[in-house]
Amino acid sequence: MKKIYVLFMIIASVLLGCTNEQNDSSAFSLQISPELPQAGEFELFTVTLPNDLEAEKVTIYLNMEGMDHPMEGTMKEENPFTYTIELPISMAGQWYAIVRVINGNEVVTERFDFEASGELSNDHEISKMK
Ligand SMILES: [Cu+2]
Repeated sequence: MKKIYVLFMIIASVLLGCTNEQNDSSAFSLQISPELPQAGEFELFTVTLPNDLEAEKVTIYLNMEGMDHPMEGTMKEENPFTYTIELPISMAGQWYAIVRVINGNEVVTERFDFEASGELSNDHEISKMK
């Protein structure tokens, strides 16, 4: 039973990987500060929307390639085109962010890949939980 579940998760993540392909014409942008996030720190994520993209809500989901320790949240509206959130980075390595801009029934989704530096660790504990 567990094997089937794992297989399903692998297939699901492959399918998700296909539908979230990054393209050159992103509908919006994501900045991370600092540019090279550090494991064990809360880092600032900022989404900037173009003038023609309205949002009721902007959500962000983080996870690592080939791992399963997701982090997610609803971003704070600084102004109608700027949304921010501070999220902890639990580990160094390859990460991805899925950002959803939700406006009624319309959802615009973008995937952004980024790297975090710091010591590689197998424990995903955050030393500085807020
Ligand atoms: Cu990890």
